[in-house]
Amino acid sequence: MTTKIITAISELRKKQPRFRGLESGHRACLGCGEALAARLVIEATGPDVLVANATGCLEIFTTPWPESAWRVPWIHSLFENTGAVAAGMESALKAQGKSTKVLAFGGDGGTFDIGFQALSGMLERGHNVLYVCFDNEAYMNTGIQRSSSTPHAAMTTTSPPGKERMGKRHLKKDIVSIVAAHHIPYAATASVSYPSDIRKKVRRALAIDGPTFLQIHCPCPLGWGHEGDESITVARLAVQTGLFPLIELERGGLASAMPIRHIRPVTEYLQMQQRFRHLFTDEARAKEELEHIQAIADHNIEIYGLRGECKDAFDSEGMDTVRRGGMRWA
Ligand SMILES: Cc1ncc(C[n+]2csc(CCOP(=O)(O)OP(=O)(O)O)c2C)c(N)n1
Ligand code: SF4
Repeated sequence: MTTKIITAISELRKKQPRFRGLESGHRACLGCGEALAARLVIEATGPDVLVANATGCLEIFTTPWPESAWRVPWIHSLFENTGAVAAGMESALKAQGKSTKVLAFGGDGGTFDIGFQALSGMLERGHNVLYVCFDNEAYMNTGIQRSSSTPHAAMTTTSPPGKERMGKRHLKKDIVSIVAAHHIPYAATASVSYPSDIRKKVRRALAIDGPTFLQIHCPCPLGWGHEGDESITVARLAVQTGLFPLIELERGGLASAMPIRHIRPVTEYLQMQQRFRHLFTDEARAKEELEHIQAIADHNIEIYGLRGECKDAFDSEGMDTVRRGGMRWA
């Protein structure tokens, strides 16, 4: 008589080797959106990649000399030249006949502002690189200075609210449209609060031969002024209010947008963050700024057609927001 051995599938799964491109034990703040986003990206790419990483929080907290949290070959580029460094790496690999994919990582300061020229050149010349911008909406590593990604009316150390203004005067730069205007095959936005959407977009980008771009919205508890355990809720509200639309653009044209099932008022998102606290006073100009921000969200909902839901549950309240076992995350 043979003995039937029944091994629980969960036990088998635990024994499977799992690729971790970014190890734990690095020095990011508790609840750092960049740390989580970088881990999700690198898990989706797998090990056959080279990374060029601009100066910024991600570079600093993962590589305090002589340690490194990276399990893939990784180069620290300057703040301003990540696109050029990645382009050089890709050209060298091509000359050697290798298919290893090159990734370029930068914060919003390094992407929207200081490294923009090198990024634009890399896109225009058609290098086979996936550029990922970890967008935490300010220069966090040097003490929360405003960048061209900082949203309108947000408080930073260089856009303080006062008599003359209510935080940042200018609008957040629409980087994904600017990038898409280079006629590249694929540009998309993602949020750290929708992990399977990130994985899907990374895999889609990697399957393309040519320059691709992903902008990931990453809460920074220190710079935005919320608790570390609220990062996912805050990031999700940015999507659910329409302030951070999740879209894909192919050759400059809109290819998809994640629908919002229940649209929330922008105040739900803003009031969780100290950087917008000056908007919650009795002042008339605070109310006016709240109306401006609501108008920005309404505009996004209109132009990208965000109102609705998705049959396969890939919408704002879909499968990414449900824990194993069926309960919804807060
Ligand atoms: C040319 C240059 N200017 C300024 C700096 C100083 N600096 C280092 S990190 C940083 C901020 C990085 O901001 P961002 O790219 O948004 O990344 P984050 O730290 O927010 O992740 C600055 C200004 C530098 N290293 N090089
Ligand atoms: S300052 Fe912000 S981006 Fe930098 S490590 Fe801390 S939470 Fe992350």
